[in-house]
Amino acid sequence: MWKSRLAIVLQVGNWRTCPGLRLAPGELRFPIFPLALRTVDLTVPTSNLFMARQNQYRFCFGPWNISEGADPYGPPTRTPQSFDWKLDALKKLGFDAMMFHDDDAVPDIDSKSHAQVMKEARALRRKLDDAGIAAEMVAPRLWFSPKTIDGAYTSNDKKHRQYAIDRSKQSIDIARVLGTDILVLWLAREGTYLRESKNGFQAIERLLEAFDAMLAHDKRIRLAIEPKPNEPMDHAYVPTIGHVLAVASLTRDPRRTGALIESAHCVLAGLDPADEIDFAMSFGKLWSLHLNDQNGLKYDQDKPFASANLRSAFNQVRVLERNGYGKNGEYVCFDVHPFRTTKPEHWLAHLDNSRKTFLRLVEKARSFDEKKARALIADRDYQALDQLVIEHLLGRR
Ligand code: GLO
Ligand code: MG
Repeated sequence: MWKSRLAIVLQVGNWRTCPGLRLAPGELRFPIFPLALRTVDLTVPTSNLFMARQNQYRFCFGPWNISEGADPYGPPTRTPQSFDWKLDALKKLGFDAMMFHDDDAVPDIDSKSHAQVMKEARALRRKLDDAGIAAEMVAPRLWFSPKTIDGAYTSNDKKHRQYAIDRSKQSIDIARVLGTDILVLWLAREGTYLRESKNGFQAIERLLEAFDAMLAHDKRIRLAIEPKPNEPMDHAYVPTIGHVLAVASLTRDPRRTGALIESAHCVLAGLDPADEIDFAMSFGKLWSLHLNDQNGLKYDQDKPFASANLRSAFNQVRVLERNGYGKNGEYVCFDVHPFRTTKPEHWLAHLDNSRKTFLRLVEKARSFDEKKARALIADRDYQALDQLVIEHLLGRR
């Protein structure tokens, strides 16, 4: 694999894409840097070089995104593949990093000693280094164990809450070995099936106790909390980005407590994913991202990015571009699943397609006629603005 340090390239194009040339908010309205010097980190596989010059995005997915097609009403439709097969597939697709649940990194984790877990984590690190693939994050999978049936950090059973905290600390140790400082917390079972079974005030105290224990365990770890309003729970305690940031502000280190946004989860909360991205980024708190799609208020669909709502996807990419997502090393991750109907020979298409669509939408965001849009906004002609967006997405000049 070819690697190199920094290179200087000339960039002709949109001033928004020039890192280091970020202007004051008022100045951002004028495209005064059509030609600019731009530094690009070329420490990427050769196959990605063109992409690295063209934009700064780096991509990842998790082993669970190559799933077998089971749903609550039917068994798998594809035979599981090994981890090595998945890592190889990720590499061949030209992705840069992999996301890990703790038990993706170390299978059967609960049956192993801490020393054994660390040993296997180190072996995984060597494997990733050999493949030239980074670990984007580690997430404790706290929703499979018999000890988390009634919740993890917010369980009514003290022993089970302790289990969740201990397992999370171990995930932090794994993250350190794998070379990432991001611990993702999807709070899958922190909520209720039955409102009267738990106390919402106490639940926040318990969440804070758990987050504080994690932040104290490792001074460098950052918690990226992934909100979702429902499924598997009826109601979750941390359903939106606003809730994440509110809880983050009460932790022992709010600077190390931030967010991961998933497009589908925003839709499930009845919110606009682009607005949620803007909101998190205006606090400097968007540390990871799960792009996918969701057709309305149904079961969690994890469709390929833009599959249900192309315009919403365009707006997500537009705000990521506008706010410089990726500038601080953040990855674009696709938390997408193949359709149940997908044949094994088409098994990776949802990942490849999501990235392709994302990159097409980056081009669309960069070539959108911002000047014209500003003029229409100034004239309050939103009907024409609407059509400008539609024509642009349809490819008309
Ligand atoms: C489910 C979540 C899930 C998490 C993943 C990382 O709805 O999106 O896929 O993102 O487990 O913790
Ligand atoms: Mg997700």
